[in-house]
Amino acid sequence: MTTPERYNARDVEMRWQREWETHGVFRTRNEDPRQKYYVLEMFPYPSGRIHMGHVRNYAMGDVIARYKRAKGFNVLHPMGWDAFGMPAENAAMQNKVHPRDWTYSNIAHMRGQLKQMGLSIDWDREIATCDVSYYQQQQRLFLDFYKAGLVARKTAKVNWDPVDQTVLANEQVIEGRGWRSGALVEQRELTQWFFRITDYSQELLEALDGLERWPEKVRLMQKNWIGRSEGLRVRFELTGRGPDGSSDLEVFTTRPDTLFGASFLAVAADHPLAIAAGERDSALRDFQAECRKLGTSALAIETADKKGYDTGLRARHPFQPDVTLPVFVANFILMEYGTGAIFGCPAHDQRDLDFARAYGLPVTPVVLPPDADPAVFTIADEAYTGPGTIYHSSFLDGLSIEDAKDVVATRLEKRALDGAPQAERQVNYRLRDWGISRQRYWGCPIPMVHCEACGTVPVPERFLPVELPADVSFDRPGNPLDHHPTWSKVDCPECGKPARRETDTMDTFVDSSWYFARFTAPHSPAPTEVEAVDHWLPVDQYIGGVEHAILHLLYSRFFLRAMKKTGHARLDEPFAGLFTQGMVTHETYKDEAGAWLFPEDVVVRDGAHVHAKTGAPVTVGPVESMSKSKKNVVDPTAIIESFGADTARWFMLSDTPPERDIQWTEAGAEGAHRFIQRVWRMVQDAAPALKGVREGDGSGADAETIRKAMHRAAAAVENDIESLAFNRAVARVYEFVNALHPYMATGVSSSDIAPVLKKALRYLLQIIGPMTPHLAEEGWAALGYDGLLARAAWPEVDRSLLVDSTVTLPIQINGKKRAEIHVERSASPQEIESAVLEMEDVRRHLDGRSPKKVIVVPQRIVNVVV
Ligand code: ANZ
Ligand code: ZN
Repeated sequence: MTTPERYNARDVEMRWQREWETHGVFRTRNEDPRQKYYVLEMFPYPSGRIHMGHVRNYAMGDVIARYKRAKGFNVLHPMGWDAFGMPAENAAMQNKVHPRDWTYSNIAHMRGQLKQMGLSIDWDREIATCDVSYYQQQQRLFLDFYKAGLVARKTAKVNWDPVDQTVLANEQVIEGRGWRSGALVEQRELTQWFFRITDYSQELLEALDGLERWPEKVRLMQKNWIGRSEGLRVRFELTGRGPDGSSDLEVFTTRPDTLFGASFLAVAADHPLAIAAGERDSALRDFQAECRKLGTSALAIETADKKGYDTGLRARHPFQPDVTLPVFVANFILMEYGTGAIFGCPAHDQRDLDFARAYGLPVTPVVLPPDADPAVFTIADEAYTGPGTIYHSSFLDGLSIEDAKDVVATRLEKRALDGAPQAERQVNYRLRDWGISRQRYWGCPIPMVHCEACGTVPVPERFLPVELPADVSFDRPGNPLDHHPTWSKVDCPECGKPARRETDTMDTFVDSSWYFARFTAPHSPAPTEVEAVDHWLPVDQYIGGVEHAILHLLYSRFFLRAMKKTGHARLDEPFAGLFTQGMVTHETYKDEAGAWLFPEDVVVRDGAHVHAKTGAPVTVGPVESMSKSKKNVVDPTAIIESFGADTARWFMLSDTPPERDIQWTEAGAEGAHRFIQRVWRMVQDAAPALKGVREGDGSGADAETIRKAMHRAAAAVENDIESLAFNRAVARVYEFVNALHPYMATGVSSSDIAPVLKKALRYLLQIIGPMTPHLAEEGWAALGYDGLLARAAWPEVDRSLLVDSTVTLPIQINGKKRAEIHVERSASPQEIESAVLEMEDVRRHLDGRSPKKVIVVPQRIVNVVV
């Protein structure tokens, strides 16, 4: 008998969500004695609505959380909001809504959406980084870091957007213009607050090796970002005095082996030598101004034409006293790196080559590629940066690159120039200190005061929090905190005289650098409780987008070290396991006028895509990451409302390996939904008959087949979830359901099969529990099991049922395969020998002869020699 009605996912899901909430199933206690497991997904920005990327991310994390709970762990699975940042201020400017109201109402809406997904989250630990209770603790951390010497106030060149009146990160400068305002970005010297992340450059680099459960590509990206290079600082003697009175120019190089290929020196526009020279030369000053406009981003420098200005100065080659090299000011040299000066070797560096071609400088190759002929090898318009042997280089000829580097360093270290060594070895890092000052309102105020008499004075802890004022206006550009009539006016905490509050707020990356630690004791009156941090960290499994592979993860790694130094933690690394999931993609659609269309406005009629309302033809474009700009987005709420959360979760976990991009299709969603319906029907149809049956092993061959299928499915899904291969786990469940299907109709009323069928259905519900928790809970209740499935243990796996119990051995007679035998895996060689000799096929070949020898290689082969 089949059940006529369909599974009403919405009703069922809401019912179980309420049930979980009433029973506090996902509340986690720090004191719980079971082994801990901390699973965390990167917390969302409260933009207003969740998107499919969130659904995928949180579905994966939830599978792990529910699975680990079933495996007996005390699981921490919290959620929060990365709630400060520009979009709230933009909304304030555009819609006249207060950033706080905008943010909290978005949070309320999105919290509801996440709850609809049925995530097993401990909502009691929820935090938003814009909560005063959170950012005041961040201010305490800042003050402790300050005391520990981890905070610096420095002037630095920044990208300044003159329209938005704010500092922009390099990534926010696009072709020299502000990403939002489109204004030409200026370079400004600003005094800013920095975290001294560079104190940890070497440590952050070395510790990457220990992060074994991180993707190799992320470790590599971090390594490149830190950018350690071993180089040499070399002083070149000037032939005359420099305009600043200097007699030499110090460059930084990582390729001293190419010294004999040098054809010029170059300094940054802001190098002291360039500035001094510019004071007497207005054309040079114009050139310097042009350089400053270019900005300091790697991309801008890489793509700009290489330009220079000859200062007229000349420097002597250290090993060729007769050779002098011109000294340029050049636009591709950064003042912030090395010494702000280089020697250029055009043959082996592309930028130097482009420069040399533009200014007619010599190009002398000094590294010969492995198989090249020195008589014909030349450099055209591509520099050679590969391996090889040094030539055209006097005493270095014939050496490897590495040996030549060492010889040059050793010689110049020993040689004196003006009483000091001419060269010094130096390790250099690309990593810069972390500038955290932002001239914005919606961020964590930096708890500092500027006093004319005392300088910069930290706000004493008893005055915390430094709270954001509520009454701000966004009617003009710039930092609303600066425009506030009274907020910045305070008495100096040291001398009591009128002083000015710091109006910069912290980069939002600060907020996300320690939230994972705060979750361990979210209501603590201190930033952390060290015992709790100690207990829960490191996060066992962190899951998020690869776009955070560098900054967020590196800052968090630094932050925990800084927290350790200041007594707020005792460990260094926040995330033991990291997983970066792929994007969610969808086809793109355009109408006849070339305007983007939402998927919901497109239907397929008679095999053609047309507009749902007008019926006009629609062009189907490539499959791309879902993005609002291309409208190829599907709203999770719409899916959940029509199909239920379990369908959305199941689809997100199916088919595609989690690290790859997954394409959302209507057909795929419907397929997932059909599967949910199928499992439900299977359980509902069987429930009346099975409810009163006692679980057991059953008897007979069919019972055996069912038993094997269920143990294998449980073992495989367990294994797949442990290795985050969710798509394989899904495939296993399909297989298992197909294997059970033939027995369902009659098996429920067979005394041989019903006991094992009931048990198999229980296994099925338990293994889909982490993935489709509502469906599983509904089935659990229907079959009459006590309590909540969300609290039930993972099913026991009988390992002996996992392997086939028989093996097939080939039988060779005098080296030729003549037959096969099926035997129990546990059979002894003697048993196998006598069985073989009794076989009809074997007897025929022996033809009455008695074998000289029978060799049984267990589990492999039987050799009979006659
Ligand atoms: C001579 C040379 C010859 C170089 C050659 C490279 C290739 P990494 O390895 O990334 O650390 N450099 C040094 N300071 C610079 C600055 N302030 N702005 C721009 N470029 C600078 O890069 C080090 C190399 O980048 C250095 O080695 C220097 O050029 C250049 F065949 O010295 B090299
Ligand atoms: Zn003072």
